[in-house]
Amino acid sequence: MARASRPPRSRGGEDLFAGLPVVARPPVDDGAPAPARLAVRSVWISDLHLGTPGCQAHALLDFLKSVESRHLYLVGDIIDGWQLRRSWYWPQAHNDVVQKLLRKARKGTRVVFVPGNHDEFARKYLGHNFGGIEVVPDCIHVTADGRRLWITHGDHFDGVIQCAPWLAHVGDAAYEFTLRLNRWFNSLRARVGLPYWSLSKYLKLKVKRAVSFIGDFEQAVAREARKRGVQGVVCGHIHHAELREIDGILYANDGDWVESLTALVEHADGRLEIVDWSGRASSARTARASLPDSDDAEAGAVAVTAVRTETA
Ligand SMILES: [Mn+2]
Repeated sequence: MARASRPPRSRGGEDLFAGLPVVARPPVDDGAPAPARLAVRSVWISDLHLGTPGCQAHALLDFLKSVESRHLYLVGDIIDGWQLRRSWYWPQAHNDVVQKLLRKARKGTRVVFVPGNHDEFARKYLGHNFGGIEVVPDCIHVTADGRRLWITHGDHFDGVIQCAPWLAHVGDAAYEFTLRLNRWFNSLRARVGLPYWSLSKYLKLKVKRAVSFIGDFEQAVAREARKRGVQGVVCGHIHHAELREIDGILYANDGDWVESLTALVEHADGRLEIVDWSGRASSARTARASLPDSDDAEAGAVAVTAVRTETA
């Protein structure tokens, strides 16, 4: 591509890497954007929903290849048993994700799997170890600065699942439909050169009841964390990344790999941050589509967009 030889554009003269924990900068001149290495102490990902067409496995693989950590927590809904039971869906990319996780465990990353409601089948194997991946119902993570964080998927604090489990399955089918609509919608957007934009996320935030559902969930999880005497909680389940304090408790939600493509990371000093990989995913897509205004060098550079960082 002719574009590859152009020098990287810098946004308003500021260093694109400022403040980003990039260990190796992507080379500028070899055409393809090399993955920026993100070296952190811990990574939390959840709601991958492997086994469903909604799972954005390629973006997830890209993230897993780019990140290195001592601890890796899989905070539930990793493999979607609910949907696999309805219809079998298991493409190569989903296999690659599992292989990548096992490989990380083999290479010395401590990988801990906290099952969620969609992979509740794994709750039968609590205390076991699969290829170096520990399966636990929940656990405590101590940050580099000494804070104790309770790690749980969070479905136990979802009013719908607790009070009307059948409704959760109906909701799941409706959600699946919205995601299908979202994929169709985004393939159209990609064709005309627009970046990825989550329709399902937009709809969810538009619906007032969904907003109060998120709020109730966050409050309930934070309340339970306080009861347990920890400083914070890391969960997933509601596909809504968040990092904030709720009544003195740090509430962290690592988001999902269906809509928002987010993860939670802990830096060497204990600082937590949400990384948003959706920018990277759409950059890669537009770079491939050879559309005007896309810049290969920049596609690599904007790999990590911190959406929220702790202030404390
Ligand atoms: Mn869940």
